[in-house]
Amino acid sequence: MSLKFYFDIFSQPSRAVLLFLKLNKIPFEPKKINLLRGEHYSEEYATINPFQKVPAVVHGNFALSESVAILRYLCREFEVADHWYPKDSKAQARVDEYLEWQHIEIRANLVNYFRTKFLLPVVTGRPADVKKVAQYEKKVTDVLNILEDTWLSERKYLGGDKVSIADLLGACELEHLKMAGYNPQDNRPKVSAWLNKLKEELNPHYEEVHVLVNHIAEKHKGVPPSSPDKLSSICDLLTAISATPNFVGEQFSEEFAKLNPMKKVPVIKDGEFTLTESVGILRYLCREKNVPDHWYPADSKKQARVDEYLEWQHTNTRSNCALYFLNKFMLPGIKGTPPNPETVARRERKMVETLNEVEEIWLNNKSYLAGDKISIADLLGACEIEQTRMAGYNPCEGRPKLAAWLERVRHDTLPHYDSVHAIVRKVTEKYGGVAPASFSKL
Ligand SMILES: N[C@@H](CCC(=O)N[C@@H](CS)C(=O)NCC(=O)O)C(=O)O
Repeated sequence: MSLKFYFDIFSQPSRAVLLFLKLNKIPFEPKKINLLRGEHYSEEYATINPFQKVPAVVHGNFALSESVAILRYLCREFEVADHWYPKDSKAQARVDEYLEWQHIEIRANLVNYFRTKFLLPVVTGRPADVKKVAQYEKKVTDVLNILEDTWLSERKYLGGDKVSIADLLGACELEHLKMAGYNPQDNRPKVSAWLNKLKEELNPHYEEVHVLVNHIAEKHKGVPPSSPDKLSSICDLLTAISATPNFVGEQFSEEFAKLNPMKKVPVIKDGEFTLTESVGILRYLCREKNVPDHWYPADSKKQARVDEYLEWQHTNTRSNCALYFLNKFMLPGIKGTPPNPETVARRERKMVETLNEVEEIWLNNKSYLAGDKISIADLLGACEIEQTRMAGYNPCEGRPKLAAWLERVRHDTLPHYDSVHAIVRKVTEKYGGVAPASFSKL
């Protein structure tokens, strides 16, 4: 029986259910509902959840809302470890005790604070009501202190000595505050140890479901972004990423952020020295490692020729090929929605202009991009251009010089050229340029 899960990772109870599904490897069909775009107000969604809130599930033809009820139902319907919602009457009652208490204590107070401090300013464009924020903040502080001094004073977990659905709901509510610039772990050693323990025990899924929270917390530092559009786009993307089993956005993990706060690859760590930016990395490797001079010549003029391409490519080959690939293939695969034909056509025009410049200007009278010898410019250029094949584009068609140059670079760097491009070939052959409904099988 299929399980459809309607959710938005901008929603605390949605994340708690998503985390449970992932931890227990329960197969589900993700159905993204973007709250900031008001998708929960559609007539179609009202037939699934008449309260028009997320989360909701449809199991076969049984539709259910309310995260706590959903979690209890999943514990009954699927084979999951007993600790999530123990069968033993007293142990179950301990978990229930928290589940009932949290609604008007943790949930209501934290939501009021978050809504007033962060959400309303984004949605209305008006600054937060500071008086109300202060009132709600006081309530948040009080209720979190109860968590510290009562619930977690003697116990390892909220419902006893084993992790349960109570912890998932509790943790997802508390983590949410970080987007509004409130760290519930500050000055609360027990709450802090409990959240850290959960993260450690439930990772990588804990971080996967909190990818949006962590991203917004770090990017906006508690200050609401000026437009709901930016927030809803990132919600769309990260909700899709977080639900895809094998595509977990590992670049968003806290561990990786320590290496590259910009959350992008590639990064190198050479001893204690960490470096980002592919062009910077290639130049560094040419200086530091014993590599032949042609990769990045010591001769001033030859080096300047390589630099000329390296600087040009950022806003040309890199931007234009990557944006075409992103819009035609990558984003549709992540979001599970078809590409926007107008955007793709616009991106393709820009990419074609760039590739024609590579053909007619850069390769006009030279064998390689920066002269008569292969250099790091060719590696960067070839890798960007090869990438477009996955989106169904053949960069060599009608460009004989570019085709011959790619073959030359490949020949010079075999077998490595083929091994680094194996994924490009595999994806191109498998999908023929049409993004799959989900990247999970990639
Ligand atoms: N008690 C419900 C609360 C659900 C809820 O409030 N969801 C929020 C997102 S966190 C929502 O969908 N809000 C949309 C709205 O109120 O318009 C549960 O635990 O599932």
